[in-house]
Amino acid sequence: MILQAPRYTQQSMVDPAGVKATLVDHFWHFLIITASIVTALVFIALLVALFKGHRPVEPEEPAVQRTVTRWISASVGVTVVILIVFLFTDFRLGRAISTIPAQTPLRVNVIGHQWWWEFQYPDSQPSNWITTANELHIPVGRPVVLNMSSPDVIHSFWVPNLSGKKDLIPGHKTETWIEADSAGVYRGQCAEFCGLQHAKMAMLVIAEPEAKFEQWQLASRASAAEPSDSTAKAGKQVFLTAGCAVCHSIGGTAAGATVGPNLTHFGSRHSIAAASLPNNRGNLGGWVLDPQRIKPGAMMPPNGLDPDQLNAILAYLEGLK
Ligand code: HEC
Ligand SMILES: [Cu+2]
Repeated sequence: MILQAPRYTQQSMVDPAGVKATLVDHFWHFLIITASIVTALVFIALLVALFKGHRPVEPEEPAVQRTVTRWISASVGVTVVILIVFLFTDFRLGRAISTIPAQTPLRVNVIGHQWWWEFQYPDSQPSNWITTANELHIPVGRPVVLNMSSPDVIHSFWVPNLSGKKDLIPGHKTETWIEADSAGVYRGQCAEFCGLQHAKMAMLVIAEPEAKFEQWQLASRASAAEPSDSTAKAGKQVFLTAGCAVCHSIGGTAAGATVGPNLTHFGSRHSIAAASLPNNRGNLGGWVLDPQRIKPGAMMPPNGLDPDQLNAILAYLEGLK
């Protein structure tokens, strides 16, 4: 099960799965190892001073003075050199991770909403344009340029196994890139406090081999699956008449609103409500009846569906593969 994959539950900066995260991880190790050695030396010097300090010495003695001065100057010199090396390594890292590799990148628009992520895959042909939510599909081994924006408040895109943070700022476009070295599911998290449900504004990055990614792309361009059985058919009617279509889009139906996540292929998502819960019937039923129980303050209101209507809507949503 995808949601049990270790990197889904434990996002980690020191378990890199992409070019950028690997560079940052190497730099981090370099800093921590150097700092540990310096700390160890300082403690050794302290112990030596404590044990030798019993001997009464004359501080004014010129020989003692000279030794002390020499030690202090050497330590200051070494510290300055280490800091300069840190500074230049940091500059080099900054350049390396901001330079997009020469390969033709995939371009994705990332839009941060309170409190979910919208992903758009633009295409010169409007019918090929894909809009999805909370699960970002990318091909392995190819850079992906993310054009980021926000219609409400500042959010921050952060997938620790793949890349550092980049803010999404209202009224100001920002850009970053990611690349995954190995197939997998990587958890990401909004990293800029954006209101009540900031903590439940997560996402999954699903990195797949190019062929599988292309399959996903083709499937995602299609209109929504028509419901096959009578329950799901009834569910479609409930969806279109119970107010859901005021906020949601389902490709190929009359629902075309953009307030909430696009649900055209909702049935193939692994999680719901910005990777807060696995996508199964129990969680989905709870969410549709009363999102406020799961994410208090979420921009989706509770609703008074009766059990038959709820069952029908769930059957319809699950069928949107
Ligand atoms: C006022 C606007 C609004 C209405 C009405 C509304 N929703 Fe939503 N819906 C949202 C928003 C906003 C979210 C994202 C909430 C979040 O994750 O914080 C959402 C999330 C969802 C999700 C989870 C999507 C995902 O990929 O995580 C489902 C499923 C859903 N809504 C179904 C429905 C159904 C079914 C109805 C009608 C009974 C409905 N919604 C009515 C705004 C709305
Ligand atoms: Cu946030």
